[in-house]
Amino acid sequence: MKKARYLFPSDYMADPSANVFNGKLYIYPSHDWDSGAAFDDDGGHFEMKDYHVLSLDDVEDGEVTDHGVILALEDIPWAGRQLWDNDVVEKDGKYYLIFSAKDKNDVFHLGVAVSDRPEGPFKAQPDPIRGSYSIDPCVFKDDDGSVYTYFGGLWGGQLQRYKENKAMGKEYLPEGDENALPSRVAKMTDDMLQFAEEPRPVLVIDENGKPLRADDPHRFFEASWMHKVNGKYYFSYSTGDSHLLCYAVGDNPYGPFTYKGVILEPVVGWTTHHSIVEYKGKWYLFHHDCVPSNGVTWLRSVKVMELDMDSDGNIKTMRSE
Ligand code: FUB
Repeated sequence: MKKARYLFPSDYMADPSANVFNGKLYIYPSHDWDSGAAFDDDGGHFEMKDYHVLSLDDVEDGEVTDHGVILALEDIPWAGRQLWDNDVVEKDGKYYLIFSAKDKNDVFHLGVAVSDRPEGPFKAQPDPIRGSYSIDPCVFKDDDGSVYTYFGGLWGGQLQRYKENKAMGKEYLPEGDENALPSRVAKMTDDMLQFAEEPRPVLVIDENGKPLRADDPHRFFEASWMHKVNGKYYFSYSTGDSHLLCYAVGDNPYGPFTYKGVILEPVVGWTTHHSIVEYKGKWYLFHHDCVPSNGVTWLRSVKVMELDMDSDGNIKTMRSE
């Protein structure tokens, strides 16, 4: 697969979380639309109000099915607005959709919705996950069955409002040679409805063991993703205002993760966001860009291309063409 493929040209979708369930590929995206909200640095223009799921059997040219609305804002008792990125995991035959939304006070939290089938519909829990904050959950099931949720996002994602998992009542964004603000990870309870532990920082370190600095264009911003290759844990993320997708590798789900390189050069549009999954023996990078909307940042389209990875597991920098 040489060129990237737009997966669903008839609607705008973004932040694709790809998962394989029962031999089929399911993509859980954010559902973009033109709400009329003005562009701002806090993402006020991303006013999404429902989630769909897409499925396909063949990445290269198979038909893509849109299963319609699987969860809507009005069916989430605690949510006020802005259904941002989500991800789904299967545990003991049930499917758990973990999503980010603002509550009625405009504070982001993570919620859980449950279904018996990967294509939904999903039923939301009455309250957000206790102790959850910020955005962009990635739910990763390890080989021993333990499930971890990675999350966090700067600026409009509100991560800079929290220190040691407590709201500070103000914002603090590290600058210059201070350590960059890390993503967070927490193991989930067996019933998948709560964090089983206090979230921990996901440290990305350089080859000398030092955390990446706040002014490093490769530091974490949002869009956490976790995948595993040959026993190694690959933490990948977006760098936000430097518009890259980067990755770092560790020996366990908590890290630290040693920075390795850039996966994807900037795409058309402000945000870049992805997932990485193995399907039928090949690794794929699901991502989005704003080419079909002629660069409108809040109208994004889901794409896929084969991941360029060598036999030692090093990912080469790609362009989405
Ligand atoms: O889709 C809304 C937000 O844009 C996501 O949560 C971020 O990762 C960025 O893609």
